[in-house]
Amino acid sequence: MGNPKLFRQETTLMLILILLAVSFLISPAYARENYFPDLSTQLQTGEPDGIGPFAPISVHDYPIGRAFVYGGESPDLFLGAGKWTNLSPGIYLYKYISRKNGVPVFGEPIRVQIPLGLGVSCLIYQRNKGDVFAIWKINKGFKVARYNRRKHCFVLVNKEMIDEPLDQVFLTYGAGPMTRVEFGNHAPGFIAGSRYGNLSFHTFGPGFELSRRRYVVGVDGIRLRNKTTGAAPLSYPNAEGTNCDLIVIGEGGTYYYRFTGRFDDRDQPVYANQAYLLEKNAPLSHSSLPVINTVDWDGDGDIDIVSGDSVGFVSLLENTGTTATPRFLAPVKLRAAGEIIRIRPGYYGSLQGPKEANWGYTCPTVVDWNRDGLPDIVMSDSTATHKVYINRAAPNKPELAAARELFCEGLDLHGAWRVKPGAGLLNGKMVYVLIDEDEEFHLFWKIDEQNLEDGGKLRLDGGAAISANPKNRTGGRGGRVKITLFDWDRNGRNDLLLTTHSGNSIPHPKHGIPHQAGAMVMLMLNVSKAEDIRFAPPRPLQYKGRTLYLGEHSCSAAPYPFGKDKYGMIVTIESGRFFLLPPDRISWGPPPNI
Ligand SMILES: [Ca+2]
Ligand SMILES: [Ca+2]
Ligand SMILES: [Ca+2]
Repeated sequence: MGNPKLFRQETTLMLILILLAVSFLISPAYARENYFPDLSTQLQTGEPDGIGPFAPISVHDYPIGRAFVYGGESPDLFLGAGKWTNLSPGIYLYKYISRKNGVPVFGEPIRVQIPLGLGVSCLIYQRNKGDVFAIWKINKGFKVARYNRRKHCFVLVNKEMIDEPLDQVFLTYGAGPMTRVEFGNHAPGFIAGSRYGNLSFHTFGPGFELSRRRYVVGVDGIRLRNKTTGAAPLSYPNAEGTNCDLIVIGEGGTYYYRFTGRFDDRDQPVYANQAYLLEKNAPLSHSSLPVINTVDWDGDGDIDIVSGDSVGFVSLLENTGTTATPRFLAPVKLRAAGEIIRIRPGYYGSLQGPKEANWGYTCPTVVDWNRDGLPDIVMSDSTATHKVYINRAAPNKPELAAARELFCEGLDLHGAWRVKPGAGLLNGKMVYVLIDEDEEFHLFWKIDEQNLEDGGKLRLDGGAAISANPKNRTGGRGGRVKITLFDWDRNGRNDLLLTTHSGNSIPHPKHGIPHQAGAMVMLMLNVSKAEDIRFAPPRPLQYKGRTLYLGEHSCSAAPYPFGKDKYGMIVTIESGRFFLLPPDRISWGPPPNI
């Protein structure tokens, strides 16, 4: 055996050489970047008083504490915005402003500084309206920092400074914190969130044990299920100052529940149905991973937004302004046959396993499918099945019928998951475009409302099939393209407007875009000759001359009219925010080298 020290040096040198070689092999295109439109293009809520649904900073914010920082009637709110964020991760403080119908309204956030090396996973606690502390659980110990109100930063202090019970407790099984709730004429309890939306309720006793698990129930006597994934509660005082109401934030929404003052016969607290938590001058927002359509849904002459989301709903953001000066209201969940549309894999399972059971990833496409003059919806989702919802109502009062499956040769149509189907006219006939199980664009001809005829692969000008993903990107990692048929260059033929996940690779598995560079909006022009349907390679959407890279999971886009035959674009990012890009600031970059 040789000299061990020399052996170690040689090994280290070898490792450095290997790492260097590998770093040369990785093309810079594989590193993800971010480039978002200016904040000046971000749409704001269209509510007349500027008070709209609370807009999350990230895909999944956490309510980490409340405290009287600004001296208002009710406490201010601290939020943790994690790494899956499109703006800036960190801890944010929202000032309490007022209440609207009993629901607190918060002001614009400020980002507060935290000690170096600590993340956003902490709890915030206030001692009798005095000192505000943040507490981080680090392995088996704790770190404690005190809030400096003048500098808006947390400064580390001796952890012995806290010697009293806290409002929230850490759970040991990774389920997130429970929040302590006071009821006045009932013993206080703890409420915990869950991945699938149940809100469990415990009281103390005997001794320091928690009671048997009970649940928060609604006014109908049925257990409440919060409509988000990974719901995390924080108790918040009602208008009388009792900490009995709940702020609940998960992926897909930020909500407020008012305690009714009642318990049911199982000693479970009864809460009023969920309302949006509110924000003054709120950015327009919709759930997480929105999948949008721009369409005059209610036939009143202005463009509205119809959008899917990651938790599996389809919502309408009605425009109460005009197309030229839009004012979009809070999202309202759409119904089919009278019931709210909700897709989730549940116990059937998701391609990405049981942990994803709550994610529906609805991808609706609004199109007049039966050509009766009323907008209908065709849709796919995390189950990768395909459905149609026909609008059976009058022009200004859309009413969707129950979902019907789409069939090809008698079997339910299936493809890659989380794909927004392209639907519209090609060669004068209604078509349906999806990503097939080879991860390639596939065309179907409509026969009737429910039946399709296989039209084969969509093809590039040169005849090659159009790939959506790298070869190794299939199953749960595959699919994910959002397809819109729209005549962008106004030559009378529908083009393909696409949005992607960061990992898609269009039109070639190896040489496509974005190929990990960041979620993208792209255009494939229709270059068909006669009956032969062909598309040019994709060109990425640019904003002020630079390609937009819109995060990791998802983005979506829809054309938006700016005067006669002139279009800009509404673009959304994964945290659910909207940007309205005027035509003079957008262009299309060069296609990839294929
Ligand atoms: Ca409208
Ligand atoms: Ca129709
Ligand atoms: Ca065209």
